[in-house]
This record gives sequence, structure tokens and C-alpha cells, in this order.
Amino acid sequence: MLNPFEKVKCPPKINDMIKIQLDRLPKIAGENIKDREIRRLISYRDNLKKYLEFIRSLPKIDKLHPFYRESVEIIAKKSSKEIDFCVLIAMRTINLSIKILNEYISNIKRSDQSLSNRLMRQGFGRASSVLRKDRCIDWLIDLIKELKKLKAINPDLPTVIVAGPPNVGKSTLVSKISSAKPEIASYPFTTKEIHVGHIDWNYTKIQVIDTPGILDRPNEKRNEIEKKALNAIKNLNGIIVFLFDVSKYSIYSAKEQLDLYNEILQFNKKIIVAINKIDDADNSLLENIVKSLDVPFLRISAEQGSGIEDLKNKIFQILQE
Ligand SMILES: Nc1nc2c(ncn2[C@@H]2O[C@H](COP(=O)(O)OP(=O)(O)OP(=O)(O)O)[C@@H](O)[C@H]2O)c(=O)[nH]1
Ligand SMILES: [Mg+2]
Repeated sequence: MLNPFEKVKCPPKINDMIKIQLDRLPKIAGENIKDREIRRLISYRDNLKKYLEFIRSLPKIDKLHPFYRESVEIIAKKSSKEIDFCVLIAMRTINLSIKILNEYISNIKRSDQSLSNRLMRQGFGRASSVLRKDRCIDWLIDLIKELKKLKAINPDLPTVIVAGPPNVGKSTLVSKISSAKPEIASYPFTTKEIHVGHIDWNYTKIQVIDTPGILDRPNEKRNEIEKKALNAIKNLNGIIVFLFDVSKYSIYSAKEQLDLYNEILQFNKKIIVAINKIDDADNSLLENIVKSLDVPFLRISAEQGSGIEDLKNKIFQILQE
């Protein structure tokens, strides 16, 4: 799946477009004054038609793959319905401005040449004031610019999603096992976006997804970054590698990590559990986590590389099942 917004062409924001159009006016000539003023409004109208094309080229949100649909809603901070409504308003504003320009073009054609310039300025002003009052067009342009940055995910590739609380070593692991090179740092929420890397395996590729950290807290309290991770876990078809952090510097208690793990279990995905930072383990934290796990798990050090080969083999084994 390509990023569905990748190819959408964004026009300039409304005020910038009006400024460009104003700057263009002196350069537009005609056979006579009437002809010149008509051409000026036609040039404006043609520019507005590009905004219609922009809106028509937008993918329909409800037809998108669920992962992208939810990504749009998270980034827009609005539901699909609210976004559709904004698209409708933007379309109306542009159509209304085009209508105003068409009326003034007819007016100039019908009126005495001495009125042409005044009518052109009136038409230009009225159409611009309608456009300036609109909040949806610029909002949509900003939204699409953000959505164009979304990473391309291929749902047909075998996929591994690395998930867990913040700072547990997800990005360290992803950078060790795949081609992705996400930022790694010793504070929570270093990763703010979904990152995609690949592993070559048996003449095919495995897609490895690094997700932002998720805190053990109610959904309504979760931030945009956590929601992006949950969206990947919920809507992408893949194996989840859930990481625990047992280091002495772990920010999260055994209970917080286990509660999150139990929440992720509810998505009914295949899960590989890996206990990370085993090189620097706090024994009581390790013990508390281990005694509560009733599934097999791997002990790894993403940083030092221990257990990584076993983890990769486990991934390959599950993918073959
Ligand atoms: N001792 C030890 N430290 C590790 C290990 N793996 C990662 N770290 C350190 O843990 C910190 C967090 O690593 P990241 O890979 O950025 O963790 P993350 O889970 O991606 O963090 P967020 O993106 O913020 O959720 C960094 O300082 C890493 O160097 C490990 O196996 N052992
Ligand atoms: Mg990270």
C-alpha cells in the first residue's frame, strides 16, 4: 500500500494564492480594457479550479485501509465524518467564489467599458473575501501536508510490529534486526511516528514496524503518539513483539508493564514476548514480570545483541506457521 496521500498535489494556502493572483494582475493584458479585466477574473477563476481539482483528488476517507483511516483521524484530531464535512464546506466556498467571478465576468461583458476596472476589482474583492472567511480549505491543505509524511506500509508483506511501553528499547531492537534506523535516546516518547524497516528473508521481505511507546493508562488520556502505536497494533496484520524493560533504570513497574501487555493481548494478535535489557536486569523487577507471564518468552539485550538471533528465528518460525 502506497501512502494514499503521497501523490496529492497541495495548492498554496488561500492568502498566499490571493497575493500571487494580485501580483499577477498588472501582467495580464487584453485587446481593450474590457477584455483585459475579463481576462484578469478568468485567470483568478482558473486558479480556483485547481482548488476544486485538489479537493476532488483527495482519497475518500471511508474507502481507505483501516490503518490509514485511523491515521488520518489521529492526525486531523477529527472523525471521518467531520473531515468529510470540512471537505464539503471547502468545496462550497470554492464553488461560490467561482460563481461570483462568473457573475462579474458577465457583468463586465454587459456593462460600459468605463466600469470594467471597477467591476473587476469588486469581483476580485468579493471572491477573495468569501475565500478568506473559509477555515476549511487551509485546514485541509495543512492536513494533507502532514498526511503526505506518513510512511508507506505494504499490507501484503509479512509484518512484525515492535510494541511496548516507552523507553524499553523498541527502536534499539528495530535498528538491530532491520534496515530502519530510528532515533534512540534514554527518555520516553523518543519515537513519535511509525517507522518501517525490512529484513530480507527467504527471497521475500519482512516489514518491521517500530511504534511509539504506550503508557498504561485509560484510552481517553492517551496522547496522539500512543494512539499511532495502538493504530498499528490494531489495524495492521502482523506479529507483535512485545518488549518488557527489566533494567535497574526502568521507568515502569512490573504491574504497569504487565497491565499494558494484557491490554495488547486483547487485540488477539500473535505475540512474541521479549524481556529486554537483560544485561542490566533488576532482579526483583525481572522476577515479578516472569512470575506473571504464562507464555514462553525470550531474554534479550537489544543493545548488546544477545538473544536477537533467537528472536529472529522465533519470528521466522511463526511466519512459516
Ligand atoms: N542496558 C540496556 N539499555 C538498552 C537496551 N536496549 C535499549 N537500551 C537503552 O534504552 C534507552 C531507550 O531505547 P530506545 O530504543 O530509544 O527505546 P524505545 O522503546 O524505542 O523508546 P521510545 O521511542 O521513547 O518509546 C536508550 O538509552 C537505549 O540505549 C538494552 O538491551 N540494554
Ligand atoms: Mg523508539
